[in-house]
Amino acid sequence: MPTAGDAGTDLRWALTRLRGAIDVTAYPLALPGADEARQLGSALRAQLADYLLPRLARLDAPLLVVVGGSTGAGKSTLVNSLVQARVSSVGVLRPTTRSPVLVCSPLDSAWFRQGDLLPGLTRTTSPGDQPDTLHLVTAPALPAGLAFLDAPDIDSVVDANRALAAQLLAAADLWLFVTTAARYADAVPWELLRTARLRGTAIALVLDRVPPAAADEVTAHLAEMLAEHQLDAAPLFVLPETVVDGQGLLPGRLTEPLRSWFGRLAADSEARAAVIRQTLDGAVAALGPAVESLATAADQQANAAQALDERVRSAYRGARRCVEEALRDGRLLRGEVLARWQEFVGTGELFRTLEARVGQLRDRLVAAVTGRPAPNAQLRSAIESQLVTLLRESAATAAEQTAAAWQTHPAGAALLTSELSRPGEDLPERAERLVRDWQRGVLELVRTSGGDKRFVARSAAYAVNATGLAVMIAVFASTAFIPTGLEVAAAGGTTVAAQKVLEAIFGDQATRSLATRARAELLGMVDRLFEEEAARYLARTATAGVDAGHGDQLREAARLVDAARDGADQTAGAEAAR
Ligand SMILES: Nc1nc2c(ncn2[C@@H]2O[C@H](COP(=O)(O)OP(=O)(O)OP(=O)(O)O)[C@@H](O)[C@H]2O)c(=O)[nH]1
Ligand SMILES: [Mg+2]
Repeated sequence: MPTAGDAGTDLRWALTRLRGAIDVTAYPLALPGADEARQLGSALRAQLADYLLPRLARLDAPLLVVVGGSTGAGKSTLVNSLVQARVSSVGVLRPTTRSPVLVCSPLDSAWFRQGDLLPGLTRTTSPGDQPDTLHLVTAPALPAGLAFLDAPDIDSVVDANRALAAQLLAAADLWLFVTTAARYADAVPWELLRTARLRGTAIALVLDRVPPAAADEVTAHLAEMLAEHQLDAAPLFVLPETVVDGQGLLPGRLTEPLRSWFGRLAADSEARAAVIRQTLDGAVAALGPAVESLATAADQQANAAQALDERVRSAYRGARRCVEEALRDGRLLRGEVLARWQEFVGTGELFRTLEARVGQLRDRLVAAVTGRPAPNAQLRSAIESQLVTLLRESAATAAEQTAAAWQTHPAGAALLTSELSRPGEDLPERAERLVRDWQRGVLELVRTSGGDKRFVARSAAYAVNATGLAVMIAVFASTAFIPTGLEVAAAGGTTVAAQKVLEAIFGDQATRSLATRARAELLGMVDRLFEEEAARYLARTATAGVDAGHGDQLREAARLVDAARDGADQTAGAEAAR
């Protein structure tokens, strides 16, 4: 933490914090605006590292003039002419300047060499064409305190050039915009000029290569355009078309007004400090709205991730509901399960003499089915396959619904893979295991429902089995649903005995409470199964790396920058008053 009252340090601290917040915020979901946010984020990060932080750390460092403009406008020629040496190559092949050239007084070269400014560019001492290098040249003709950076063209056909030019302009204390009589109305430069003006960057302009005959007309038109863009306060230098000398330099008398303007700036440390302040303040002030748009994009990411997750959860809630309903509406008590149940409890004589008392009934039931292992196994597997089918169908529906819901969301569509349009590959296996585990659990429940000794009066394994199956059947029917004799008859024949047993079972409190527990257990297992299914989608959004807190972190960081800026202004104001 900075010490109180050290406004410049406060601001640097706040900007460093802001850079951290920008660094950690990603815009991974394919939303409209995400690309822009990513680009803006890296531009801001670059500007903080390239310019704002090093400049604030060394307010007295030499003023950097970045010479920018369209290709072939004569930027390199102009820089060479201003420093009276061929420091930057001039060419007929466009674009010529691909790697920036920085020319400064020998007295200032240590500062530029040490690499605080534009730290991402490797310093070289010989010309090259790698965009991530900075060719450092000293020119004795150049006064200390002022340096020129010859940038690649701003409207280049070469992507890397354009990006680098924008990065370099963001690192300028002063932008010397060079255009020609032929090119000054081009759109791209005006767009950049507008950004620079909004940001408060100090700007000077050179209208180069003006044919004397057209000078008045062109100059007047450019002045109009400058006024339109509220840039009429920027110094404008008009250079007539001329012949370059053997060295490729412009005649000294033509460049004299520019040279002396820069000479005065170099000699006047206050004037230089004012230019630096203007650009710096403007750049810091412009951070607020830019960071707000990053924060908005970050919020959109978080909202989208949440919306995608909610679509997943909603589909699997639906699947859960579907299973619950199927258990409630007796749907599972039809067909194969009912047929096996009838077989299981048997028909005829046995039940005809049954008394209404349930305990006795159960004993009889147990006795009746004793020694009939086949129907037992068949009923169990009918229950199993019925349940597995239900789970598989519900999971398939949920996967389809999720995929369809994601497909209609731009970020969701980008995250979808073909596996995500269907249930997990091992779902059938897991569903089978789930049902078998549940069945085992029900038997265990019957075996250990110790409170009711009566219940498993005959605790033989077979009795447990029979009771367990009855409990499973009760789960399928639910307490709310007792099939009537008619329904049973319609569904599976005229087996009155089976119906009686059912009625007896559902009427029995002990069976009902076991069934309630068994049902809860089954639904709990189904929940976990569907959670695992849903997790496949949720993992996609989670690994995208969206954090709901990033938007507010950015805002808070921008607020601290603003506060530190106000503090710095007040300190500057107090100093000025002294
Ligand atoms: N006759 C004449 N030629 C000039 C003038 N200024 C530049 N040139 C020539 O125009 C061509 C382009 O000039 P450069 O200085 O390389 O232009 P640049 O703006 O640096 O171009 P890039 O590096 O491609 O962006 C060269 O052949 C120069 O010699 C001028 O005022 N008069
Ligand atoms: Mg050039």
